Amino acid sequence: MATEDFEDTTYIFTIVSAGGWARSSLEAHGGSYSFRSGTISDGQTSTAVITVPAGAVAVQFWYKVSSEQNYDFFRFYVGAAEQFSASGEVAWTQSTEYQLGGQTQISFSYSKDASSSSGADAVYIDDVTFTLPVAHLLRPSSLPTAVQRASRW
Ligand SMILES: [Ca+2]
Ligand SMILES: [Ca+2]
Repeated sequence: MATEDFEDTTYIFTIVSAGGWARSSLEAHGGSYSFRSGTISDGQTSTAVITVPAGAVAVQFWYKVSSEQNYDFFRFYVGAAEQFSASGEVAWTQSTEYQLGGQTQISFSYSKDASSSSGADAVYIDDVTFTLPVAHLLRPSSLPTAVQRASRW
């Protein structure tokens, strides 16, 4: 497992396209920072495209939504496939665990319809946890050491 908590500016994944999303201290599930959708106008979409850590097989995250219910939506994608959407006032909620199925990119998106805004007019993401096979958690240098020890026995 590897978790990004947004508490510093070094992330465990690569942001391919931030689309206005940025680290923010306005809300947090844990610590003092989260990842917030961009400030957009009616009819616009703010999408962050993220390349997941190498070898990650699943992802789970916390999200908070404050938007115009049924009109301005948070959407989550694995690859190009939408996994779920939410709107209105949603307090910090943990997503289900999504299998990546070989996809290397995920996207967080906030889209506004043609008119009106409610609440903070934003989506917040925090504590993004990736499930990694054990082999990917080992430091490359730790394997030769273990092999070396085994050969002495
Ligand atoms: Ca945080
Ligand atoms: Ca709207």
